Amino acid sequence: MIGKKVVSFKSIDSTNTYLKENQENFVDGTVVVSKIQEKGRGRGDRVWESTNGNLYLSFILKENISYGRIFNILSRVCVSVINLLGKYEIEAKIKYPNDILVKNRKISGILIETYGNLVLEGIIVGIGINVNQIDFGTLNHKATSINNEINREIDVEAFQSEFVETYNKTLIVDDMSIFDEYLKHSMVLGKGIDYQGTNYKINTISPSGELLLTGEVETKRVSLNEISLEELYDE
Ligand code: BT5
Repeated sequence: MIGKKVVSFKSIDSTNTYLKENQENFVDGTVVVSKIQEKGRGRGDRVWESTNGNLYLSFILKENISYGRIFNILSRVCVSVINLLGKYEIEAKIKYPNDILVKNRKISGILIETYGNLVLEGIIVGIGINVNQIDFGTLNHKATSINNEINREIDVEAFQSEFVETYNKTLIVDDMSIFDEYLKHSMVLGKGIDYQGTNYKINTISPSGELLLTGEVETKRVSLNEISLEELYDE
């Protein structure tokens, strides 16, 4: 369960960075939120634009964790975001592995990071959901928010609680059902991809998060870490 302890900031560099740097002070399931992030991060060295009015939330997992469970945790978060948006009558899709899109515009992104030297000690899960932002500047063509979709301002604090509640509800659902939900809402199946210079079709995603690719001469299994997503999608 997450959110028994919640730490809230008005402003911080990044809720993920904060949890990572202070992990020893926080128990399993602690949630950190901030109204804005000065250095919101995406994957790699990408930036997550983090102005006031949206949800920036991270939580830490320290118990019952393993590298093998990361895709399942990611799936639970994606399914939670999809279900929560559904409550606002927004139909969203999952763009493998971690983007939530509405009509091809990104409404939410998820960043999972791990720490530990020889063994995995903890997992930090960061979620950004665009709630009230109307103007995304240079990202206007590829970003959207709840407010943009339904023309209504949302109380971010109430939305934050709804997210935590929705995520906690997924914890009583078994892994396979979560995975089925992830696949059901996934938008990449059947899409073409250029992997290491060869064209493949994305056949399916395995329960551990690998892509199963079918080419003209061979099939391939590619793990989350092996594939450059730039190869997959043009950004
Ligand atoms: C992600 O990265 O989508 C993960 C975003 C995770 C953000 C959360 S907020 C709480 C926690 N604290 C953090 O510092 N991070 C996490 P990626 O797949 O690499 O996508 C990044 C790309 O999305 C950028 O290069 C932009 O193209 C686009 N982008 C940036 N800000 C956006 C926004 N607010 N809405 C939609 N798209 C955005």
